[in-house]
Parts: sequence; structure tokens; C-alpha cells
Amino acid sequence: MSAKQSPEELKRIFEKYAAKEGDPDQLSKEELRLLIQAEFPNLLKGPSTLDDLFKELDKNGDGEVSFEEFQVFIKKISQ
Ligand SMILES: [Ca+2]
Ligand SMILES: [Ca+2]
Repeated sequence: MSAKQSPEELKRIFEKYAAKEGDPDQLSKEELRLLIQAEFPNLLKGPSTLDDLFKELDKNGDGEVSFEEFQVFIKKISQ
């Protein structure tokens, strides 16, 4: 796990992947998968799966992760 990304870079990464399909301000599960595979490939080598992570991040349960919800992910990778 790496914490070398600055907040600006993390926002840029979020925006890059969120814009791939559907709402450009929201990450779908597929977009989250692409983001993690490309940028944080070590993150899913532990016991937690993409489904678990997505559920954890999607606090309001609308099936998409907003940048606000993404803050939880940023905290996770900064630990
Ligand atoms: Ca999207
Ligand atoms: Ca959500």
C-alpha cells in the first residue's frame, strides 16, 4: 500500500475513473475496480474483496461512490 499520492492526485485519479461511464462525478463498482487495479493493485490482495470495499465506501447505498464517500478510501490507503 502506498500513501505517496497527494490529495490533488487522488482527486485527479477519482475524476479520471469516475468519468468513464454513467455519472462523471460518481464511481460505479466497475469504475472502482478499474481504479484499484490500475492505481492500487496491492489493495485487493488481502482478505477484503471489491464487493466488501464497495459496500464500505457506498455509505448511502445508491450503488455509486461519490468523491465525499471516496474520502473513506483515501483514509484507508493513507494508513
Ligand atoms: Ca461514473
Ligand atoms: Ca453512494
